[in-house]
Amino acid sequence: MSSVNTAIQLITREQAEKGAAAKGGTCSPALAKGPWDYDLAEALAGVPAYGPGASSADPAPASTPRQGQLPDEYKLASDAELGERIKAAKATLGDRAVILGHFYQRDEVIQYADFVGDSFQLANAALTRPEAEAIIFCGVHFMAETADILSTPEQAVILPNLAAGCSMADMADADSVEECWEQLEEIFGTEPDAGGRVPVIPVTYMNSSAALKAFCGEHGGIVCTSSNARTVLEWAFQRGQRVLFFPDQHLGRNTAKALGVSLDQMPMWNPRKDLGGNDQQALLDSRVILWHGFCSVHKRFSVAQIEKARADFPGVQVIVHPECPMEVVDAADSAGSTDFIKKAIAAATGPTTFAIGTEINMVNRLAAEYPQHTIFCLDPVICPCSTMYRIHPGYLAWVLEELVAGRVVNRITVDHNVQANARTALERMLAARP
Ligand code: CIZ
Repeated sequence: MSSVNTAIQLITREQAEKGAAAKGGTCSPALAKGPWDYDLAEALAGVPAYGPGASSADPAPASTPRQGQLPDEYKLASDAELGERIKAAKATLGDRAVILGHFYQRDEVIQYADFVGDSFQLANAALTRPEAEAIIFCGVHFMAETADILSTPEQAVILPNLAAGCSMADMADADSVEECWEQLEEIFGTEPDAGGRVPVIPVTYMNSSAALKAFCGEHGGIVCTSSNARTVLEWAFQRGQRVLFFPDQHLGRNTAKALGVSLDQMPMWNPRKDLGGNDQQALLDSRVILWHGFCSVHKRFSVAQIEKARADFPGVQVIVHPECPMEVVDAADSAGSTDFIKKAIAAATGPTTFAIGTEINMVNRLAAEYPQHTIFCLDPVICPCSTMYRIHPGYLAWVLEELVAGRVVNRITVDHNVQANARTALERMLAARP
C-alpha cells in the first residue's frame, strides 16, 4: 500500500488532469506540497495557522510557535537524497541521537524512527536512551514538552518543525483555565466536604501544554492519556466532588458516561462566556465540567460512516478513538486509544475486516502491517492531522545535520518551575490505580 502522502500526490495530480472524474478524495490539495509553503505564508501574513489537513479551519492562537525558513537545499532535495542524508547523519550521531515517531506521523518520516508509539510511550522510550544528547520528536509540540519534562536536563528535545502544534491542545490556554478556576472557586469555595473531598479536581489530557499539566500538579490534579482516562477519573472522584476536564470534551464525556455519569451532570465550559455559558445551578449539580475543546481529525467521524461500513462489509469490526463524538463511540463496536486499536488488531486470530476511526497515517500503516485483515479508515476523505503534517523528511534531515555540525536547532525547553508541577501531575497519573 502506498503512503498517505503518495496517495495525496496521486489524487491531486488526477484531479488536476481529470477534474471531477478523479477517484478518491483529499480534504486539501495543498497537502501535496511541502509544508515550508505554510512556514512562509505565515511569516508573510504575520498570522499563524495550522496549515492544510483536518485542523485547517481551527483558529491558531497568536502565540503559536512559527517555523523559520528551511534552507533551500532541504526543500529542493529529492526523497531519495533526503533519505541518504538522514541515514548518514544518523550513522554519524549514533547513540548521541534518538528519533521518536508518533503513530500519526507520515511514513516518509516514520521509516527513520528508532521508536514508534503514542506520546507517552515515546516519552518513556526516550528514558531508555539516557546516553542520547538529542531526542528528536517527530510528533507535535505538547509531546516534545512531555519528553523534555521526563528527560534529563542534559538532553535536548528537538521538534523538527516548530509549527507542529496541536489545535486541540491550543483550545485550552493557561489564562483561560486560571480564569475558569477562579469562577469555580467563587461558586464552590475551597473547603472539602464531610468525606474530605475537595470541590473540584482538575484533570488534563496529555494533549495539553506543559503549563496546564503544571496547573493540575499545583491544584491537586492529574494528567490522563486516552489509555488510562477511566482510571484517572476514578482517582479524581475519590478525591473530589467533581472534575474539571480539559481540553477534549469528547474524551471527557465518553469516559465519564462509561462510568455512569449522566449527560446533565456534564456541563460544557465555553471559555469565551461568563461561567462558561452555564447557570450556577448547573455547575453546582455537575460531576464533570467539560472544556469546549475537540480534535479536528476525530470530529470528522460520523454514525453515517459506521452505517455505511456495516452495509458494505457485513461483520465489520468498528473501532474508534475516544476523541470521537459520543454518538460515534456509542455506535462503534469498541473504542480506545491508539495502543488499544493496535492491540485489538494484533489480537484478531482469523482474517477480519476492521473500520477504524482514527488518524489515517496510523490506519494505513496497520493495514500494511496486517495484510491478512482488511483494514480501512472510516473517513473516506484523506484528511491527515494538519500539525503532524508539518514534519517532513526535509526538516528531519536539517535538524540531524545541524546536530552533526554541533548546533542544536528547534529545542523545546519547559521552564524549570513549570516542569516541577507538571511532573507532579504526571507522577500522580503513573501512581493512579483503578
Ligand atoms: O497520546 C497520544 O499519543 C494520542 C494523541 C492519542 C492516543 O490514543 O495515543
